Amino acid sequence: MKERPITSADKSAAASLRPRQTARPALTLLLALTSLVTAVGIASPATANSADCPSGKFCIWTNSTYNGSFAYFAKGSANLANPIGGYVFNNKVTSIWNRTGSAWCLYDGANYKTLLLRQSAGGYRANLAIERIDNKTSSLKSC
Ligand SMILES: [Ca+2]
Repeated sequence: MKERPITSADKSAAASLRPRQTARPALTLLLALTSLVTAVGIASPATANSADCPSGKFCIWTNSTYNGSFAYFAKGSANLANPIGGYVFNNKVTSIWNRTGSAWCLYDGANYKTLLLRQSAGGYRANLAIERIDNKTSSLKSC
């Protein structure tokens, strides 16, 4: 997993989200195969970025500016303590991108308890530390 400090270049990353939608073919294939065995979401153990977030899905990353371990959801998860693709995202979510057509909510507790943030359709957050909710999400869904 790649770690790097936040730079001024990172701060412009959100603005360039839409032009960077072309996914790497190998990772896309891995994600497609993984989706066959899990209904809630999928994850890649490799470093991912915003280009990997598919249209129509809600995406989460463990690092700021859409880096780190990655998963996306069609329906959400009642408990991120359950591993996704072998990785546990509970209390590790740092950046998000809502590519669905409706608002999604992040919750501090499992089973959608204690609302942290409501993210409007199409919206994204490069660093949840700005909202003081970094590494807190334990469940998420359309809301
Ligand atoms: Ca939590």
